[in-house]
Amino acid sequence: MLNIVLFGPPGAGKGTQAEFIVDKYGLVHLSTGDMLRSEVASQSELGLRVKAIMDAGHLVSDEIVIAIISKRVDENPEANGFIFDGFPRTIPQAEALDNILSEKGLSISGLLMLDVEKEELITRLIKRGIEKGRKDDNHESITRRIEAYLEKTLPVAAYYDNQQKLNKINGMGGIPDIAGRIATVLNGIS
Ligand code: B4P
Repeated sequence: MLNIVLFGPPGAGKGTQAEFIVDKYGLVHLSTGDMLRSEVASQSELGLRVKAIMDAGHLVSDEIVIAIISKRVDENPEANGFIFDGFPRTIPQAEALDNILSEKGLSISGLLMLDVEKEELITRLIKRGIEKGRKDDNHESITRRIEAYLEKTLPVAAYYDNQQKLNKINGMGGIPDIAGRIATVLNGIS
């Protein structure tokens, strides 16, 4: 069973590349960003609580995202494997994920870290903000998201490196080229 963490700064291409991986390997795609955005869109109680946090570019609390992921893993007992996209983003989330999986006799197979230059991240996110109107794709929020990544999320890469599960991938260039690099790494893991 292949359980992958897709990792990288905002705009690194996690959501974009997850689509290719899901198609090719038949994994269940769990994106905390997508799940939180759908809560916001449905105006649920949770959505109303997290909207301002997300729009400003802050991380939603560990408690909330861990509960969401735990529920989704439970809902998919027949899965061939999972791709965790945008989760874990903090060390407590990484520890919680290890616990959630180990209770089911599962573990993370590998973390794929997309490496992209900061200027390119900003260019991609500003473009998406103009094209898709995502509220958090503006200069102020992007700056805060990159800061949150460097301060709280980057240590997660070291957490998996200690388990010999870190795979760095060049995330610069065309989308199909990056998908090819990811496939090469995944073929080595699976
Ligand atoms: P996410 O939805 O995870 O958003 P993201 O980091 O901006 O990445 P995303 O996957 O959407 O974009 P991608 O890089 O694919 O998180 C949003 C917010 O949710 C967070 O700020 C936080 O508030 C909250 N949240 C989510 N998970 C959380 C957690 N675990 N804990 C706490 N809070 C959490 O792509 C970006 C753009 O680049 C796209 O427009 C794409 O088309 C383009 N692109 C991709 N690859 C490209 C390439 N090679 N060349 C050119 N453009 C490319």
